[in-house]
Amino acid sequence: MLKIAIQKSGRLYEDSIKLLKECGIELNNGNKQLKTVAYNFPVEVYFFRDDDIPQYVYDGVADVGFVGENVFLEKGKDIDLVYRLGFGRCRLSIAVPKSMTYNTINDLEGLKIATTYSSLLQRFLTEKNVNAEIHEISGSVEIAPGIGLADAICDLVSSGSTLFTNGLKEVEVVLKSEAVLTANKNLSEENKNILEKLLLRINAVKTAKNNKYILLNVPNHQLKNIIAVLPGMKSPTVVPLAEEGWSSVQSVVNENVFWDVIEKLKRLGAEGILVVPIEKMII
Ligand code: PRT
Ligand code: ZN
Repeated sequence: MLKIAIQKSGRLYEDSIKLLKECGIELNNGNKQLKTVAYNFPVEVYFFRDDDIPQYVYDGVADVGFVGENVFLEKGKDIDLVYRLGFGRCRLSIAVPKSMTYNTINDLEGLKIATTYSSLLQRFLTEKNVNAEIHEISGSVEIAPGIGLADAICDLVSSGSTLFTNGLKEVEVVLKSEAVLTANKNLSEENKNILEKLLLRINAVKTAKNNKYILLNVPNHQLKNIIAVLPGMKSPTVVPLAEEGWSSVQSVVNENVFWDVIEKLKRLGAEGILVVPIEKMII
């Protein structure tokens, strides 16, 4: 039985539960309990505060944990980062009052910076050869300059609206972060196997999201050229249409090149292009 720790409530909760569900893991409705068990996959899910997850994974209370990379790195526990999950994206940034003149990082010299991420901030400042005073506080970091508690802050940012409404501007990015899957370094053979199966599923879900299935009608004289622009998994499927001189072509296209490929297909005379989401993709 693999014990998975996820955030009890907060920004990572929904996406963590959704990912498990997309992996076909059905949880007994254990909302707000300490833990719940899946009835169709050998995992138990524990709900913790995000800050506690690295410690619990290190101690073996949980075998693996879904947690923000920012928390994983700040805590500095000797656990493995196994997989980048792609949700909960944000950045840890330094911000100063809008009215302050800021040209280079040296403008932080001698300032008092409030943060809950003192170890990541310290590492960043040391790397940049800047001496600043770090003032560790536990919450509402963004109000610190306004109430005279600090000159600057270092906090998580996603849309930037919290900084904006508090009269602050982002001046340095300390870290770019997303949710990651972390694991204890001493998993049993049984749990390593379960984790491998879980990763296969997570990968299938993630790959599917980055790809689309497309179907199109193609005049036969352009088939060769059209096949050349379709990346596909191996090579596209080609089926003759009832109408003479036409074929139906089916393929998989990656999100990154999607519009580029569609434009080329249209230029080559493709018609009736259908785009279908893929649920899982195993390669
Ligand atoms: O109770 P618990 O300790 O578990 O929760 P928490 O309150 O400590 O964490 P939570 O739920 O706020 O965040 C969990 C994780 O989500 C973080 O560790 C990050 O990895 C990730 N994440 C992604 C964020 C944000 N985006 C984010 N915007 N965490 C926090 N914020 C906060 C930020 O601190 C600031 O107050 O949102 C505000 C800024 O947002 P914008 O959109 O105004 O820029
Ligand atoms: Zn927290």
